[in-house]
Amino acid sequence: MRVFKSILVMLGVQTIAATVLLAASAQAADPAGSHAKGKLPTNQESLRKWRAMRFGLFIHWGPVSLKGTEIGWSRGVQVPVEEYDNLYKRFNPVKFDARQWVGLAKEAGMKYIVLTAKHHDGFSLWDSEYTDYDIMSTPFKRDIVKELSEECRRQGLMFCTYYSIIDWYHPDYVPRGKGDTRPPESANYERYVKFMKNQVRELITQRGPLGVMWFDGEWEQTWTHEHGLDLYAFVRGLKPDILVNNRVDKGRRGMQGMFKSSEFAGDFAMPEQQVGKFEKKVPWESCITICRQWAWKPKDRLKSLDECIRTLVSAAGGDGNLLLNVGPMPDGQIEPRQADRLKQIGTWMKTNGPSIYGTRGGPFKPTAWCASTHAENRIYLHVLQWPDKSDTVVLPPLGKKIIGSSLLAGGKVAVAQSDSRITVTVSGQHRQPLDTVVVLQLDGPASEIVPVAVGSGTE
Ligand code: H79
Repeated sequence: MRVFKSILVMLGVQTIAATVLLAASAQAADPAGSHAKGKLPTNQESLRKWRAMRFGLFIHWGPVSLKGTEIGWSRGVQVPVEEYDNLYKRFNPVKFDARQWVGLAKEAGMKYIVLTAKHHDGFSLWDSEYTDYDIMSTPFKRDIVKELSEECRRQGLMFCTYYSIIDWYHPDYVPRGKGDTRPPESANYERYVKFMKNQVRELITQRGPLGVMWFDGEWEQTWTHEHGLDLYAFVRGLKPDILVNNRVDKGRRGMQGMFKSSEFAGDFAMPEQQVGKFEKKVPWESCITICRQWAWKPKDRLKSLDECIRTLVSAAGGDGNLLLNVGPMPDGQIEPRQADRLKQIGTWMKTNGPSIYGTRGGPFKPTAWCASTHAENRIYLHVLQWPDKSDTVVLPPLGKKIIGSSLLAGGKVAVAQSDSRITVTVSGQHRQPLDTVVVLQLDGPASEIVPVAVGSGTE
């Protein structure tokens, strides 16, 4: 909610304070001075903690849920601009309960939450000093970002915000969105960038602590590599231990999301709607919807539990995180069938969590029938599908000795190792329906093993 005070704040005290802080912390984080180029090294401790979490909840929400259309591309397409931009007047999610949402994420075994504080449609889910197009102008008038942030702290989850660089509502943002008739000449893009940085500062300094600042919409031509470097440095200057995804800059490669080269800013890569390929050097997080749409859509196709578990296991096996998305309904509830699915994942995680949290991907690279993770002297082999006519799967040899084996969910397993192969045998009655997790105990650290591709598992 814009107030007169905000003008003073914009021009004065906060800007100076932030500049001083930026200079000081940038120096502290990077004595080598690469801040001059805008690129600070990733905070390794934050990266390690974030990686160990492995599983987070993405939440796409806003007034557009009233229409049931997509938050990222329905304005000016399925919903006329005039109507879309006035939906907020009817947005009154009276059943919103931060305690329930965070509790559900926790029950699902998720360790962090990323909320769309502002998506491409420009609506702010918090009480922003820099715009009236925010939650305080709705009948609801409650700061959703603040409530979720505080609740995450209470329940011990890491809170993060999604922030779109694209903003089709802001008068200074160009290119204009589809169906928007305002002349582009009336826009002042650099003034928009100032607005954006003010909002980003507001989120980091007043709605935190934020674990990740998650940007999106960096692909439009108006956003440059220089903007990206500057925004990255700005964010790290405000909070040296924060992580920032690579959509802050221009360095991601398509929807597969990895870095084009190391000159681009960002602490992790991010495949969208697909599981990343096996990659241990570059940290990554796949963001994937539990249904089809990011924002809520009535009767949207819901992924099966099998699909959800496979996705999570393949991500962890490829050495990446999974950010699984739900789109809450306009009344503030997470759709019961989506909530049920999350709880089912949580039940699976209660038994199988040790094979996900705090692990790294490999050494057996993920394939359709298996994936693997490791921690210390253990490999967790996930058998997602057994051969048709055999109780035995065949894997390539490892440069370590297997000194013990067990099933994470209990039951009998037999493991044999020779110079040329490893065989793992579990009879039908001891297998799990979705994923049989075999623990292989080694005579040394699994991280020393060079990752290997597996075959069909039958020879
Ligand atoms: O928030 C969710 C979506 O609403 C948002 N990103 C996720 C996390 C999103 N907005 N638009 N899109 C996804 C699709 C955009 C696709 C493209 Fe492109 C942008 C096609 C061409 C430009 C990115 C750059 C992919 C290929 C090149």
